[in-house]
Order: sequence, then structure tokens, then C-alpha cells
Amino acid sequence: MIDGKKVLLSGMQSTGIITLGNYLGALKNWVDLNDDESVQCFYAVMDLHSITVRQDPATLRKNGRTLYALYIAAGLDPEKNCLFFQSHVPAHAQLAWILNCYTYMGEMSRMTQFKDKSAKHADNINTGLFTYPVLMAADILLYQADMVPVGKDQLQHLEIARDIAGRFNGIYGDVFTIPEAYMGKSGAKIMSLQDPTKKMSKSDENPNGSILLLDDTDTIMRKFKRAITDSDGFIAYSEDKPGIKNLIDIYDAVTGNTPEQTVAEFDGKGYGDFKMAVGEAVASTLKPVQDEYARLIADKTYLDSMMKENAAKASYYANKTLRKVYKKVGFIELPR
Ligand code: ATP
Ligand code: LTN
Repeated sequence: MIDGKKVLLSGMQSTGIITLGNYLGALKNWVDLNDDESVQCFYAVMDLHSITVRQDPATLRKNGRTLYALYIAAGLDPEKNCLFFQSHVPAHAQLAWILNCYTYMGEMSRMTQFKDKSAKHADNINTGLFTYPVLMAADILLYQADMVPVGKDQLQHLEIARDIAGRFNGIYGDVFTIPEAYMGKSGAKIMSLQDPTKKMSKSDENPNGSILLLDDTDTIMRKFKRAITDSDGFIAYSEDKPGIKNLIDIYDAVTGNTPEQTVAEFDGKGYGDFKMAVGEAVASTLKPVQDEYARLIADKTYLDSMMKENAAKASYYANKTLRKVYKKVGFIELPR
């Protein structure tokens, strides 16, 4: 609790420009909480997590700044929410080390993201990739978060954070709040436009599979036109038609329609018309975010001041927890 408010924490890796999937499945839900006075929200650019996969330094820097500006452009108010870079708050790495000593090899070996990413990056299966969930636990536990909004793919990591917190509390007393998963209003899981059985991802090797938040209207229209569907030729919401189902999910997420309304709206129309309509709806949803982004990214002074202010705010809360942890495990306080 902070000032009687529940604490909520989440974040994204700065591994690329975020996709429509990240926006509809995560960021948009965070924005919906902007005016909720009963929660104090922390959202980080998880740059420490990003280097578990090799990154080019200049690109990582650029992606980090872009993501930070996109958080604000999408509607997260940096005066109400604490928006910060993970690497600006050293306590994340410090607590992660300690929690590593309370986590078992067996637990980490079971993580599906580790298995997936090590298969994908067989030439760089580093120990950071292995202990990724411990750093994520540190992110959450440092702020005594009550709630963590994540997609289904991250539930396993959240479960580990709860286990580690419970284990630590079992030894040392009530140190950490045990976090709960938080499901936003739209639980939309957006699939790749090129393979509707795979989730849309910013690190997809096929650029046509993902709509990036900074894609211009022409690119968005082109990607939707090329979206993989089926040869039935009618619009229906069914698991047997994953391509069309995904397009309906996207259309509904941006228009607020139900699947039934969308099916009725496009009754008798062809896939071409439907794809154009989805493309236009997405482009017009993203346009204001893109315009605001263009304004913000040019305003270095403002972004820098928000970064500084928010890193100090995040550090204040994080260090409070870290000091408690240091004391509990038996480290000597530096004499004043
Ligand atoms: P990467 O491709 O680098 O592994 P990613 O695109 O999967 O990354 P993350 O940074 O791992 O994205 O996830 C950020 C947030 O976005 C998480 O809460 C995740 O659940 C959500 N998310 C990611 N992809 C989708 C998607 N296709 N649909 C809905 N939500 C998504
Ligand atoms: N692993 C998350 C990103 C992330 C995160 C967190 C999410 C890192 N630390 C703490 C919530 C809370 C992902 O979405 N890939």
C-alpha cells in the first residue's frame, strides 16, 4: 500500500518497437487505470531484461527511449503513474541477486519462456536468460506490488514471484506483499497476421506478421491486405477460422464491438472489404498515439525531466524494501 492505495506494477522489454498485440493486450489496459484513484501504478521500461537476448547498444538505447515516449503518448500520465527505466533503479539488480539465492535450479528449468527462448537463440543460452524470472520477481517485490497486469504468457513467471516471496517471508517474517495477477478489461491475445496460431510478437522474423505501433497508414493497410485468412469467403467467429477470428478480435478491440456485431456488420461482404475496414480502424486508433509520440520524442528536455523525476520516485520505494531485505538477511548497515 502507498498512501492507502493498492500498488500495481508492470512493464515491457525494450527489445523492439512494440506491436499492436502489446498495445491492445497490455498498454491500453494500463491506460484504462489512469483515472483510478485507488491504485498507485508503476510501469517500467525493462531494459535489464532486454539484454538476455543480444542487443546492439545504439538500437537498445533508441528502443528504450521510444518505448518510454510511447507509454506517455498512449495516455499514461507520468505525473500520476511512476514511469521509469529499470536500469535507473539499481535496487532491481541488487534484489535480484539476493532472490537468486532463494530460488532453485529446478524451478527455473521448468519455465516455458526459457525453453522457448533458448531454442530460438541456441548460440546464446546465457544464465541471465535462465534467471530472468528472478529479476522479474525483484521488479515486482521491490514495490510491494499487490497486482501485476500481465498476459497469459507471463503467468508462470508471476507464480514463481509469489513462490519466492512466500519462501522469503517464511524464513524472515512479513517482508514482501504476495502479488496477484491482474486481468485487464480486454484480455485480447492478438495473433500474427501471417500465422494466426502464433502470437503477434515484436521479435517476429516476418515483418508482415506484426503491426508495429509506429507503422504508417500505408504500411498498416498493406499488412492487413496480406493477412493470412482461409478460402471459405465468409466472415464468422470460429476457432476453425483463426485468421478471420484474429481480425475480428482486433476490430472489436479497437471499435468496442462484440464479435456478433462485427459478423452482422460484415454479413455478405468479402474478406477484401473486411481487411480494409480493420486496417482503417487500426490506423485511425493509432494515429493520435503516433502524433503525440512525434511531439514527445522531439522534446528531449521534457522526457529527460520525467525520467529523472520518476527514477527518483521509484528508487525511494525500491530502496525502502531493499534496506529491509538487507537487514533481514544479516548484512551490516554502513555506519553513518
Ligand atoms: P518479444 O517478442 O521480445 O519476446 P513480446 O512482443 O512478446 O516480446 P513482451 O515485452 O514480452 O512482448 O510483453 C509485454 C506485454 O505485452 C506482456 O504483458 C505480454 O503479455 C503482452 N503481449 C505480448 N504480445 C501480446 C499479444 N500478441 N497479444 C496480447 N498481449 C501481448
Ligand atoms: N517479462 C515481462 C516483462 C516484465 C514484467 C516485469 C512484467 C519484466 N519484469 C514485472 C510485469 C512485472 C514480459 O512481458 N515479457
